[in-house]
Amino acid sequence: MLRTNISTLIRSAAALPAIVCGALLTSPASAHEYQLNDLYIDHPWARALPPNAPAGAAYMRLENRGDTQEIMISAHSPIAEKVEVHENSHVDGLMKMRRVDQVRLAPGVSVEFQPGGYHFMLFGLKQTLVAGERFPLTLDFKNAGSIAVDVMIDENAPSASEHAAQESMQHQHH
Ligand SMILES: [Cu+2]
Repeated sequence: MLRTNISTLIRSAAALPAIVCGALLTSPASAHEYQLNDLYIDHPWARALPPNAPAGAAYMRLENRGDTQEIMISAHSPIAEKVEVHENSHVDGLMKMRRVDQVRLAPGVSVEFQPGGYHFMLFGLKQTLVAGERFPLTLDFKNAGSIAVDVMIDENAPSASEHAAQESMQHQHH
Protein backbone atom coordinates (compact mmCIF):
# COMPACT_ATOMS: atom_id res chain seq x y z
CA MET A 1 0.00 0.00 0.00
CA LEU A 2 2.78 2.34 0.99
CA ARG A 3 4.72 1.46 -2.14
CA THR A 4 1.75 2.38 -4.35
CA ASN A 5 1.41 5.76 -2.67
CA ILE A 6 5.07 6.57 -3.17
CA SER A 7 5.11 5.65 -6.84
CA THR A 8 1.96 7.74 -7.39
CA LEU A 9 3.67 10.67 -5.72
CA ILE A 10 6.74 10.33 -7.91
CA ARG A 11 4.61 10.14 -11.03
CA SER A 12 2.67 13.27 -10.18
CA ALA A 13 5.87 15.15 -9.34
CA ALA A 14 7.35 14.26 -12.73
CA ALA A 15 4.19 15.39 -14.51
CA LEU A 16 3.98 18.69 -12.62
CA PRO A 17 5.56 21.14 -15.12
CA ALA A 18 3.13 20.16 -17.88
CA ILE A 19 0.15 20.31 -15.52
CA VAL A 20 1.11 23.76 -14.24
CA CYS A 21 1.35 25.17 -17.75
CA GLY A 22 -1.93 23.58 -18.83
CA ALA A 23 -3.67 24.96 -15.75
CA LEU A 24 -2.42 28.46 -16.52
CA LEU A 25 -3.78 28.27 -20.05
CA THR A 26 -7.21 26.89 -19.21
CA SER A 27 -8.13 28.27 -15.77
CA PRO A 28 -10.18 31.49 -16.11
CA ALA A 29 -8.64 32.88 -12.89
CA SER A 30 -5.12 32.77 -14.29
CA ALA A 31 -5.74 32.58 -18.04
CA HIS A 32 -2.75 33.64 -20.03
CA GLU A 33 -4.32 34.24 -23.40
CA TYR A 34 -5.27 37.69 -24.61
CA GLN A 35 -7.79 38.80 -27.20
CA LEU A 36 -8.01 42.02 -29.17
CA ASN A 37 -10.88 41.82 -31.66
CA ASP A 38 -9.98 38.82 -33.84
CA LEU A 39 -6.39 38.67 -32.60
CA TYR A 40 -5.34 36.09 -30.01
CA ILE A 41 -2.08 36.30 -28.10
CA ASP A 42 -1.09 33.11 -26.36
CA HIS A 43 1.34 32.60 -23.47
CA PRO A 44 3.76 35.53 -23.66
CA TRP A 45 6.99 34.52 -21.87
CA ALA A 46 10.62 35.55 -21.51
CA ARG A 47 13.64 33.67 -20.32
CA ALA A 48 15.02 34.63 -16.90
CA LEU A 49 18.37 36.43 -17.10
CA PRO A 50 21.17 37.26 -14.66
CA PRO A 51 21.31 40.82 -13.21
CA ASN A 52 22.72 43.50 -15.53
CA ALA A 53 21.98 41.56 -18.71
CA PRO A 54 21.75 44.31 -21.36
CA ALA A 55 19.05 42.70 -23.49
CA GLY A 56 16.40 40.01 -23.28
CA ALA A 57 13.88 38.31 -25.55
CA ALA A 58 10.16 37.65 -25.29
CA TYR A 59 8.13 34.98 -27.06
CA MET A 60 4.43 34.22 -27.67
CA ARG A 61 2.01 33.04 -30.32
CA LEU A 62 -0.03 35.55 -32.34
CA GLU A 63 -3.09 34.32 -34.20
CA ASN A 64 -5.41 36.16 -36.56
CA ARG A 65 -8.84 34.48 -36.45
CA GLY A 66 -10.47 37.26 -38.49
CA ASP A 67 -10.93 37.47 -42.26
CA THR A 68 -8.78 40.53 -42.95
CA GLN A 69 -5.02 40.93 -42.80
CA GLU A 70 -3.57 42.50 -39.66
CA ILE A 71 -0.11 43.99 -39.22
CA MET A 72 1.84 44.37 -36.00
CA ILE A 73 3.73 47.62 -36.37
CA SER A 74 5.55 48.10 -33.05
CA ALA A 75 5.96 46.99 -29.46
CA HIS A 76 7.15 48.68 -26.28
CA SER A 77 7.60 48.01 -22.57
CA PRO A 78 8.28 50.16 -19.51
CA ILE A 79 11.10 47.78 -18.53
CA ALA A 80 13.12 48.28 -21.75
CA GLU A 81 14.54 51.33 -23.55
CA LYS A 82 13.50 49.85 -26.87
CA VAL A 83 11.67 46.78 -28.19
CA GLU A 84 12.31 45.42 -31.69
CA VAL A 85 10.99 42.39 -33.52
CA HIS A 86 13.80 40.17 -34.72
CA GLU A 87 13.87 37.04 -36.80
CA ASN A 88 16.49 34.35 -36.63
CA SER A 89 17.10 32.44 -39.82
CA HIS A 90 19.61 30.04 -41.27
CA VAL A 91 21.62 31.63 -44.08
CA ASP A 92 24.29 29.44 -45.66
CA GLY A 93 24.37 27.27 -42.55
CA LEU A 94 24.78 30.26 -40.19
CA MET A 95 22.18 31.50 -37.70
CA LYS A 96 21.54 35.18 -38.44
CA MET A 97 19.35 37.69 -36.64
CA ARG A 98 17.67 40.53 -38.49
CA ARG A 99 15.26 43.24 -37.52
CA VAL A 100 11.70 42.99 -38.86
CA ASP A 101 9.73 46.23 -39.30
CA GLN A 102 6.29 44.66 -39.46
CA VAL A 103 4.77 41.26 -38.83
CA ARG A 104 1.97 40.46 -41.26
CA LEU A 105 -0.82 38.25 -39.98
CA ALA A 106 -2.91 36.99 -42.88
CA PRO A 107 -6.45 35.75 -42.10
CA GLY A 108 -6.33 32.43 -40.26
CA VAL A 109 -2.60 32.62 -39.78
CA SER A 110 -0.77 31.97 -36.53
CA VAL A 111 2.78 33.25 -36.03
CA GLU A 112 4.94 31.64 -33.39
CA PHE A 113 7.52 33.78 -31.64
CA GLN A 114 9.99 31.28 -30.21
CA PRO A 115 13.70 30.70 -29.64
CA GLY A 116 15.37 30.29 -33.02
CA GLY A 117 12.66 32.23 -34.88
CA TYR A 118 10.72 35.46 -34.37
CA HIS A 119 11.28 37.16 -31.02
CA PHE A 120 10.73 40.49 -29.31
CA MET A 121 14.18 41.89 -28.50
CA LEU A 122 14.19 44.00 -25.34
CA PHE A 123 17.10 46.46 -25.41
CA GLY A 124 18.28 48.47 -22.42
CA LEU A 125 16.65 46.39 -19.69
CA LYS A 126 15.74 48.53 -16.67
CA GLN A 127 15.14 45.57 -14.35
CA THR A 128 16.34 42.01 -13.91
CA LEU A 129 14.21 39.32 -15.52
CA VAL A 130 13.54 37.12 -12.47
CA ALA A 131 11.83 33.74 -12.90
CA GLY A 132 8.27 33.75 -11.55
CA GLU A 133 7.75 37.49 -12.12
CA ARG A 134 5.90 39.24 -14.95
CA PHE A 135 6.33 42.44 -16.90
CA PRO A 136 4.03 44.38 -19.24
CA LEU A 137 4.56 44.50 -23.00
CA THR A 138 2.36 46.53 -25.35
CA LEU A 139 1.78 45.44 -28.94
CA ASP A 140 0.56 47.95 -31.55
CA PHE A 141 -1.49 46.69 -34.49
CA LYS A 142 -2.34 48.71 -37.58
CA ASN A 143 -6.10 48.08 -37.51
CA ALA A 144 -6.99 46.66 -34.10
CA GLY A 145 -4.99 49.17 -32.06
CA SER A 146 -2.89 48.38 -29.00
CA ILE A 147 -3.00 45.74 -26.31
CA ALA A 148 -0.87 45.31 -23.18
CA VAL A 149 0.00 41.74 -22.22
CA ASP A 150 1.79 40.32 -19.19
CA VAL A 151 4.99 38.48 -20.08
CA MET A 152 5.75 35.60 -17.71
CA ILE A 153 9.40 35.16 -16.83
CA ASP A 154 10.55 31.56 -16.74
CA GLU A 155 13.83 29.61 -16.61
CA ASN A 156 12.60 27.73 -19.67
CA ALA A 157 9.31 27.34 -21.46
CA PRO A 158 7.82 23.84 -21.56
CA SER A 159 4.98 24.83 -23.89
CA ALA A 160 7.18 26.70 -26.35
CA SER A 161 9.78 23.94 -26.56
CA GLU A 162 6.96 21.47 -27.20
CA HIS A 163 5.78 23.69 -30.06
CA ALA A 164 9.34 23.80 -31.39
CA ALA A 165 9.63 20.02 -31.20
CA GLN A 166 6.34 19.64 -33.10
CA GLU A 167 7.54 22.10 -35.72
CA SER A 168 10.84 20.35 -36.30
CA MET A 169 8.95 17.06 -36.65
CA GLN A 170 6.69 18.67 -39.25
CA HIS A 171 9.73 19.99 -41.10
CA GLN A 172 11.07 16.46 -41.44
CA HIS A 173 8.01 15.56 -43.49
CA HIS A 174 8.68 18.22 -46.14
CU1 LIG B 1 17.19 39.48 -31.49
